[in-house]
Amino acid sequence: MDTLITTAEAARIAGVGVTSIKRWADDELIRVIRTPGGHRRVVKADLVEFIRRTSKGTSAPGIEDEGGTGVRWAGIILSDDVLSLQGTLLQARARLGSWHAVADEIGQGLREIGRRWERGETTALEEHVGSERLMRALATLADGIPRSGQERVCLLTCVPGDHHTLGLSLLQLCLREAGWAALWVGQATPLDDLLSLAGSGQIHMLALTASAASSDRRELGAFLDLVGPACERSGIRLAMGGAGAWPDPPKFGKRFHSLSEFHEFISGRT
Ligand code: B12
Repeated sequence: MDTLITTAEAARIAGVGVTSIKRWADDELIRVIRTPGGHRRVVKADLVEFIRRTSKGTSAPGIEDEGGTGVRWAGIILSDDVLSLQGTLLQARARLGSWHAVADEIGQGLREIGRRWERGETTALEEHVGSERLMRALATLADGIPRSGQERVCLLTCVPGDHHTLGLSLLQLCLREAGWAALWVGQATPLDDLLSLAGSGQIHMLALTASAASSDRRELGAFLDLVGPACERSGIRLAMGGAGAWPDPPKFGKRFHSLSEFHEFISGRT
């Protein structure tokens, strides 16, 4: 006999909102059965098959996706607790062979969460909880990578006003794997402090992230005009990433679109 589950349970398994489940049912993509009281019950096998099919990249109505990978990671980020998330991340590391490859897959999951939020399929609360869990899992894994004490140091910070730190959490793991130490200065660090730390001789690279919320190209350009020359004077490499409106081409430093690209750069392959 078919196992039946509630729409809430189906939403949790698929990592989407209940509205999506109802829409998939209305579009006859998954079978639902009505209880005598009129409530929907989803046929679990249909749901699992539907997720499996769409995760392979088969396009399905209402699912925007970067090849299925984003959908899978979005589900994991939104539903797993910190510990199982760590386990899933380690499995992905074993499958892909490097943290930078895992990080780029997770990036797809985060962008998928952004799309769901825009469509009203994920609540702000779910997004906050998922981001927080992911940040904690990534930090624990990065802290677990043994240190030599001789590492070069990369300073990590968001551009002013931007609180999207997850790109830096992903970056930190990639840096640690490549034998670098990461020094977080958090958000809203006064520029003078940032510049004096950069000029202290203890830092070898400054990594800046700007999310899509940093959409003012002139503002980002003005910030780079302050930070870039200071980095040049101190012989510090400057790396920028994230979907923000960075000047293109930037007057200072190098802009990265993925952590794999960054990995090539710090390994001296580009
Ligand atoms: C998670 C998230 C949050 C979390 C952030 C948690 C955290 N600690 O980071 C919370 C819930 C706090 C949040 C808050 C807000 N958010 Co938000 N958020 C997101 C979401 C879903 C994911 C962001 C993310 O981490 N993306 C993944 C990053 C890592 O991918 P990426 O930027 O493409 O970067 C890739 C590479 O460039 C590389 N990389 C990134 N940085 C760097 C740096 C270096 C040096 C290198 C080498 C590489 C690198 O890593 C990635 C690998 O694939 C996005 C959706 C999206 N499309 O990104 C919305 C999104 C960015 N948020 C948005 C908004 C509007 C907000 C809020 C204003 C909401 C509100 N009303 O309060 C606030 C803003 C707070 C602020 N002042 O910044 C909008 C921005 C739209 C816009 N154009 O303005 C987005 C796009 C959602 C949407 N679709 O509308 N958000």
